[in-house]
Amino acid sequence: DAPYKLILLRHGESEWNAKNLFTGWVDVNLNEKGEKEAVRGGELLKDAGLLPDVVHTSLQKRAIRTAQLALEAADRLWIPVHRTWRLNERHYGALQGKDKAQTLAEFGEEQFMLWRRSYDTPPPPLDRDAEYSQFEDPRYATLPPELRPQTECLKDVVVRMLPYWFDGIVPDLLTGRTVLVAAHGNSLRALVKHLDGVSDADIAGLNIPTGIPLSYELDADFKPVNSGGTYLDPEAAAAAIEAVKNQGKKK
Ligand code: DG2
Repeated sequence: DAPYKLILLRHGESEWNAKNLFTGWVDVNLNEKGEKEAVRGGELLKDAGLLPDVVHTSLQKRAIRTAQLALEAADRLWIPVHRTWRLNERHYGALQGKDKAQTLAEFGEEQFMLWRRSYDTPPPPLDRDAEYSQFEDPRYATLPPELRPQTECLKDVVVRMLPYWFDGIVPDLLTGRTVLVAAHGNSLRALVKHLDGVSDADIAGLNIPTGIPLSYELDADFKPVNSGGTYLDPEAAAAAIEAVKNQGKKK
C-alpha cells in the first residue's frame, strides 16, 4: 500500500469559465453548474472512501467554495483548512477579463497557445491600477509588493507554488493525513508537473477539468504510484479535458 494519499480538485465551473474569459487572479465566483460539480466531487470522494483529513486552498472564492461544498457533501466540513496565495490561479496578466475566443482570433493560434500553455512565456503584464488588477487587494497586503504578480507563466507558478508543497502540504502527508488540495487549472498543472516529472514541453498538453477529484497515491519518495493520478469519474474527466483544451475555439 502506498503511504501517502493526495487528492487534487480544480474548482467547479466559474462564471467566467462559462463565459470563456481569462480569469487568473480575478476573484470570480462559481456559477450554479460549478456548485453542483463541487457537490458531486464531494460525493465521489465519499463513495470512494477517500475522506480528506485536511484541506489546502487558494485565497480565491471559487476554490474556497468548492472545497466547502465538496467537504459538506462528504460530511467532512469539520477538517482543518489552510489557505495560501501560493495555490492561487496563475496570474493571467493583461489577458485577465479578455475573451478566449476573441484573443485567439485577434492574435492567432501560435501566440494564443504560447500565452495559454507554453511553460515560460508570460502574457503581457497587467498595470497595477488596471480594472482587473488585484495589486491593492487587502488579501495580499501581507505580501511584499515584489511577490505580487502582474503576470505569470506556468514556470513562475511552479516557483511560487513549490515552497508551499514542501512546507505546507508534505508535512501533512508525512503525518499520515489524506490531503485535499482545492485549487485551479494552472496551479494544479504546476503541481502535477512536479509530481509526475512532466517535461516543460509535455505539460502544454495537460488539461485539468473542473470539479472532478484526481487522486494520487504517493510512495515514500512522494513519487506517484499511479502516474498521472486517477480521476474518480474517468469518463466525465476525459470529455471535460477535451472541452478545456478547445476553449479558445468555441464561442
Ligand atoms: C482558468 C484557466 O483558471 O484557464 O484563469 O481562465 O482554473 O481558475 O478557472 P481557473 C483561467 P486556461 O489556462 O485553461 O485557459
